[in-house]
Amino acid sequence: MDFKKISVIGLGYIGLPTAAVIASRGIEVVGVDVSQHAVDTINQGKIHIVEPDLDIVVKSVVTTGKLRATTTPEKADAFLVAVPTPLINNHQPDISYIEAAAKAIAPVLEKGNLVILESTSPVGTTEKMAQWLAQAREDFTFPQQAGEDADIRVAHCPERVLPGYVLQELVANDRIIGGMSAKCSELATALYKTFVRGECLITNARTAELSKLTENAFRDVNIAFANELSIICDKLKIDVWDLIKLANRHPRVNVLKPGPGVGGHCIAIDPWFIVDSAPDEARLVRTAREINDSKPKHVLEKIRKAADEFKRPVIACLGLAFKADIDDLRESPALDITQEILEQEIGEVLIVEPNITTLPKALTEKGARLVKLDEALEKANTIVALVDHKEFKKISVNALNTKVVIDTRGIW
Ligand code: SAJ
Repeated sequence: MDFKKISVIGLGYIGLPTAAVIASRGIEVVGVDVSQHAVDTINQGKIHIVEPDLDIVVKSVVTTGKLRATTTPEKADAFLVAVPTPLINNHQPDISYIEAAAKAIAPVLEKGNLVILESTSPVGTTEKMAQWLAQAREDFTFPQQAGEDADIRVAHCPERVLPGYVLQELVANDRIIGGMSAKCSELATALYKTFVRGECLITNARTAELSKLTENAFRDVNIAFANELSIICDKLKIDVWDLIKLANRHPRVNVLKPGPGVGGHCIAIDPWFIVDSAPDEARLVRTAREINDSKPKHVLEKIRKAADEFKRPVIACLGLAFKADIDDLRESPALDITQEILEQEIGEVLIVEPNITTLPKALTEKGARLVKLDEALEKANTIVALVDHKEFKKISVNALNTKVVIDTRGIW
């Protein structure tokens, strides 16, 4: 099948780069988003999110007319749904954005269309999306009713790109193609082949859904193991970084890195989708989440103890982002810890975050200051490394000799 026009629903961290990459292959792409601000920004050839080099690609495809954004869905050969699936009410997945997207595209569907769900979703969501579409379009048949002969094809092809490397990984990574029928998978594969260099691996929609959740839960469980080790090591007065280095010399051992907690919008969220679907069975997955979620509290306790040594504690918090060398502060354990230090008035707080120019208001209101690294190293008596940004790796150990150092990332 020749895709002449593709519509991407949801122009966020996944939808926008995907839309831009497809457009860069010469295919007409219409991006749809409920945010007028996002739509206006994109139509000016600019971006409303942060991702290396995305601005260049978007500018180029908007200028050539291959990418255009709108708030109202229009006809297309294929629809790619990339909307958020957050957690609500005590760790339950909220798939209402998918329902809203299905209802928005239903009126413009045409026979032969392909609808792909890319959003990370609990098992069974692709089938639900197909049902919402079928309820809105009784004039068409869908795979759950007509199998291979359906008028509309539906598949789940989860995104799996790493923030910071999205443009490379969109093209290079293998894709899981979970069609609701063989024909759905075949058509979805044809679409991804237009821009993916990796392999397209075909399965069914439910396996594709759980596969995506498995990838992030696997990482969460492994980080939880490292975080638990770091807490054990604190108790036993052993350097966790030395320990991991030694254990990792075993040919079949690869312990991940402990840290101040797990942040971001995926790894700290997706495992809950598994727990929600199989609460009695997903014991390890749940415990891993709890361990990672409790790590900021453990770090905070260490900071409090360190600060108690000083009459006037001046604490330098190095890093606010959720991981190294990005500016994304959302769901960041570093941000939570810094906020708590301020909230509990543990000491004066100097923040070094080389990737931002202004601090969130919640921090400045409590008296925190964003300072240069040199000033923080000169004035603080307690140094807390919360993110392993490249700038912090260059700090000479001599500069830290006279300080109390809490290095949650094993930088020095
Ligand atoms: N972290 C550690 N120790 C480690 C590795 C990571 O504490 O050894 C922490 C990071 O500091 C960060 C959090 O985990 O706070 C998550 O960072 P990450 O780099 O592991 O992953 P994300 O959330 O940026 O992206 C993940 C990726 N999933 C996997 O690697 C299995 C990405 O491929 C997914 O596409 C993305 O989630 C997503 O959108 O689901």
